[in-house]
Amino acid sequence: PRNTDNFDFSSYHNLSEIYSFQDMLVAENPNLVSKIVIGQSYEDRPLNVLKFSTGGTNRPAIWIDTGIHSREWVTQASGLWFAQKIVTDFGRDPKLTAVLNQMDIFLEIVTNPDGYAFTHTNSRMWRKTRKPNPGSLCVGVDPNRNWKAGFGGPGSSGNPCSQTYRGPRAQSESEVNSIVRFVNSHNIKAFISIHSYSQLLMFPYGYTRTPIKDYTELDNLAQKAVTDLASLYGTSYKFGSIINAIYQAGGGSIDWAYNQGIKYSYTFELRDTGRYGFLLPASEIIPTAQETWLALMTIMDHTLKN
Ligand code: ING
Ligand code: ZN
Repeated sequence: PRNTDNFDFSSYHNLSEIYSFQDMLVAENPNLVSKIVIGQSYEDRPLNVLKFSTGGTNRPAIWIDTGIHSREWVTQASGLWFAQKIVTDFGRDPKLTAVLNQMDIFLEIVTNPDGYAFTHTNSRMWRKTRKPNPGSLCVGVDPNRNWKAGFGGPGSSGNPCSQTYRGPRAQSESEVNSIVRFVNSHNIKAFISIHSYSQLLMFPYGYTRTPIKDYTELDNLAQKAVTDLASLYGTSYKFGSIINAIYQAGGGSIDWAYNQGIKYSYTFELRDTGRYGFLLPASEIIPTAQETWLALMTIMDHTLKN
């Protein structure tokens, strides 16, 4: 496609198609969208973040990432749909417009580009980064066990061949460290990391059973968000802390974000509950993105008002 109106959101796209979509969106909406390259991946691909902003300097902001695990294709596909949705709804949807009149939105659609390329060319079920591990034939680090929050603890592995290999040290992965640097130099009020699958909306912690101090507020907001999500197609989500809702996980991104003082730190597991799993049919991309958007709007609206 030569413009974003002709982009097919109902199919999965490779990395170069996604990169050109991002550039088209920026070119078509120069007053709202810009692209920030926050770093390079291990294999030297750009780590692109779309910035949606109506002005100001260092405004309070919402962070959203999709695709930190490369095989979770419905997340990158939903990220593309969210980007287009923001552009079409700004000035039309009062809630989104209110958010963008005071806050910026940062969206990293392909958070693990090397892994994503590899899922297209070699191995559809690749999850991790693509950095070699010295002394091992196994490649890659789990970029959601590589953050400095419960790093090295239970719910991660020290074995480079594991799908949850934490890496040699916290933030060893450029894909993670680039976000750490970016977030630490911006005014992020909500940090939302999107995975698939299991239909869950979760908040910290994953590394410890100790409840966060904002447990009640985040639990109530999660309940509201999943109710709004279900209002569209009846898709049922469970919610709760990571450790209660799914399993113990040390070194996850939203635990790090929360401990940095970003109160509204959430992680989604999108459709489905296992029938297709990571291989979600493309016909479910748009409905998944649409219903998820309702939950995102609920979280963004609450962040704006608090
Ligand atoms: N699930 C997440 C994982 O990294 C998760 C669950 C989210 C753990 C946030 C810790 C923090 O294991 C998938 N599907 O990757
Ligand atoms: Zn994941």
